[in-house]
Amino acid sequence: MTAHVKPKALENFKARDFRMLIDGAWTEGTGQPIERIAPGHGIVVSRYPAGSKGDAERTIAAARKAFDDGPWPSMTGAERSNILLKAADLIAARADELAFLDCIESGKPISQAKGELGGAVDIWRYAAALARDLHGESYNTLGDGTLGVVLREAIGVVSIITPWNFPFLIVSQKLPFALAAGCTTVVKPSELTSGSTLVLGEILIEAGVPAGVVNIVTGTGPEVGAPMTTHPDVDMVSFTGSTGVGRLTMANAAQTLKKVSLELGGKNPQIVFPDADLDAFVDAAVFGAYFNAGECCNAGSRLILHTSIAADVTARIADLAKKVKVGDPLDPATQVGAIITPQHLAKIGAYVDGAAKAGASVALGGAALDLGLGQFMAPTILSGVQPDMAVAREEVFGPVLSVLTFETTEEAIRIANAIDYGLSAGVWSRDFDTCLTVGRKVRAGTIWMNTFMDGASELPFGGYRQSGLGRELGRHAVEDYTETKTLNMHIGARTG
Ligand code: TXE
Repeated sequence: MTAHVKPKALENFKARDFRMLIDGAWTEGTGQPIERIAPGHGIVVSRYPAGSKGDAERTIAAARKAFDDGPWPSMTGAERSNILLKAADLIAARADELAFLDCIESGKPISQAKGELGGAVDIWRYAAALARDLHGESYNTLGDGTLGVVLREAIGVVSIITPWNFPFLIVSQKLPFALAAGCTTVVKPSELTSGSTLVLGEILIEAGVPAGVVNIVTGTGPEVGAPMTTHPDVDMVSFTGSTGVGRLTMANAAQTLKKVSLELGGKNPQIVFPDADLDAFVDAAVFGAYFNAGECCNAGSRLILHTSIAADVTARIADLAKKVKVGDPLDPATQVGAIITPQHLAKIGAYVDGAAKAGASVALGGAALDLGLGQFMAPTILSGVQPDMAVAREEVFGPVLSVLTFETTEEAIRIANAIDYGLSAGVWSRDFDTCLTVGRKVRAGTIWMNTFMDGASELPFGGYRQSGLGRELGRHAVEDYTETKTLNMHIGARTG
């Protein structure tokens, strides 16, 4: 790899030193801070405190006190909603700064990071609206002497643990809903991309969130994240990350029977029939595979093409993929940025080599790209992939597209379902019966029909099987952070 060249946009840049937010106070860590080397530029861009188990415990105590003593859980929905709306405005006002941090810390293209900030602002506004509509039920049909009322109460202290691939967007899929419900929170961003979440802490204080309601502790998973999943004062854990750590989180949470919400990996198929709009599909296939350099739980990393179109469509996807601009994440024209760490780049390369050894053909790319910046991977297409190969079953989390084929509809559905994951899938056909038949048989939380990776704050998101537990977004997202309490009330003289 050639020497790193500091791009023009970073010429006068000084690495930013962050602090943690514990009980309303900005706090230094003890010990050496964690240095973040920008994946697309190879220089240190941020330093975060290396939080300890003790920091995690102090943070949990602050959130517990803020929940038990208030005022946050006892505010009206309207009061909480107004604060969330103010937060949304402040996020919008600082969107460029937040997008810049996500771009340099994660290596994602700046234009994409800005788009994610727009999506996040919409989610905060949506959660603010839901805060006013949280309600339970009443039953006056239990007989004249009984009235039943079901209350919805905030579940309590929520641990929120997030990964590096969508730093600001993923915390925005959790935190505003927990806050809307009246919960208090301990947030741990990934130790690779903590910057934008820490700036969010400043924003929330400015918006009027009381001290202790949102605490942000930085550090590694085993040191800081693990206590957040075991501590008896935590009532719920909301986690996004790898399936392995998700499993561990659930086991840890089981010790004190905490509620868990898990958004984990995916190996999402796109099933394509010969009658599909293939121009639209080819475009969506390239987007689905290479968006966020494939470091995306929703990546369309597995194409299942009808044999009659497979060769032609693969060639067309390769032609378009060759035009994708891989490069400096800060360049507004860049479409695919850097890979998160050198270790991860090596892991992606090992998947490609393993597939080639197992008999797949490298139809495009297949190797790292030396751009004289950080670490990059060429958009890659593997054809002749068989359903039992590791690259067809496991989450590569890189710009690697596997092409499989099918003869019959039943076979396509069987291949689509023959993995442990079930996050999302695409179905392409001009025959709507085909789309609906296949879409209902594929076991995944989201099915896109003649499109891919579209989303909206109103639409629930989450996975079947080992892709996770629970759903985020959608109108029930706030309810996920509540318990119900039944009030069974007797009217008049109790006759036994
Ligand atoms: O995830 P981790 P990593 C997949 C993807 C990727 C792989 C590894 O395949 O290559 O996971 O990524 C915290 N207790 N996805 O290592 O380790 C950690 O500090 C509590 C898919 O980054 O799961 C971070 O804040 N917390 C995924 C968060 O968990 C722990 C997104 C996620 O880190 C912990 C990211 C522990 N013992 C990776 N260990 C998706 N579905 O989008 C780590 N953490």
